[in-house]
Amino acid sequence: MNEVLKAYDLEGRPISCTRYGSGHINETWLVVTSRPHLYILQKINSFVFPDTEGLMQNVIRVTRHLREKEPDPRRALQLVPCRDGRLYVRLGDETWRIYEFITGSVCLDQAETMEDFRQSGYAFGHFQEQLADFPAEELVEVIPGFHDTPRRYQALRRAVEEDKAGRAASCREEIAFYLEREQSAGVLTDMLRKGELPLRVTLNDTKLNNVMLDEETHEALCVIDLDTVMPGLAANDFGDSIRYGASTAAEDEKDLDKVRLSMPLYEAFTGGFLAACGGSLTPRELATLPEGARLMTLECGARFLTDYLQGDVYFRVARPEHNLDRTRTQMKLVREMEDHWQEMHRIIRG
Ligand code: ADP
Ligand code: GN1
Ligand code: MG
Repeated sequence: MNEVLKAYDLEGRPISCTRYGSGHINETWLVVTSRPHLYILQKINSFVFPDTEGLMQNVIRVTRHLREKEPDPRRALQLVPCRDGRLYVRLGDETWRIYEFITGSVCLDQAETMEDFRQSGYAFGHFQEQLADFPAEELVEVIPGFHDTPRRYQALRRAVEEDKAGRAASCREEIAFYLEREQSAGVLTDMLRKGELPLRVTLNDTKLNNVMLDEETHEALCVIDLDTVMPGLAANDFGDSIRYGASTAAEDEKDLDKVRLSMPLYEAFTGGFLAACGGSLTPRELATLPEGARLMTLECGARFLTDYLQGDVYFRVARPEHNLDRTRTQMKLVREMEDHWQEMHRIIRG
């Protein structure tokens, strides 16, 4: 760690460096200096992101673009340059970087109020709007095919055929649920291919805990965690927020009666998102937002089921049926969306 800090000319002398935050991917540290000045130091998880070089190029380009539009230091992430001018440090096979700490902010794992969720919608919408003039196709696809739903379906079919963990016979109903909906898996990717939807800069991890809020007012300040920034569809970023944040229960809830799509939460998020970016999305994109929510939920459930069939090799599990429980909550949410389809569209139309 000292060796990393030595590469930087920080404001003041570092006096402490402690583990920070509740992120699951990177190692995050808070550095306090004698000035005093606060920094966020991170070691990038090179197992999840083998192409750290490509990842950092994306982060550098996107933060630069956002910073040019946003003079307020609390409203855009800022990488701190090393003594040699580079924006990250390589130490053997490790990659480290430092961000300016966003002062007077909080980061929530769960929304405390409906308004917190609306604010996260605002932050992700603002991110979309500010990057509407960025050449998305120039970004590196750090996880290739991440939201290529038909490709995720191919992986599910392969997992069923191989049945590596000998579990396929016990989840016929779940497999049937997904296969019944396979025809719709390519709706958005087909529209993209035909040029009916624009390629956008997407975050691909639009959870509440990737937004910093003002600690007093809980007003959205900025989006963080840009590691999964890639070219993608606006509907997918919208959709993944709804999948995760508009559910009335946890992603791994066993009691499916508790799992509902909360229409008030859906409406709150949509209100924030559209207030921030509605004007920069095309009418076709706006109309595909509910499909983004349905497809992200379908895709995520298919990924959980694939992992269950393969013997839990990707998602961290705490119990043998964990991935199957997650699959089932996603199925319930898809059904809920199908049942509320017209209302989901009506809320988008305003
Ligand atoms: P992970 O990929 O592990 O989720 P994040 O980049 O989201 O990593 O960072 C983890 C946590 O560190 C965040 O949830 C937030 O609490 C804190 N954090 C990250 N960047 C900043 C920043 N620039 N200012 C203040 N806190 C930050
Ligand atoms: C993973 O790391 P986390 O929990 O933010 C996954 C997402 C899934 C999510 C489901 C890189 O995200 O795609 O939607 O789990 N991230 C990756 O909980 O695969
Ligand atoms: Mg995070």
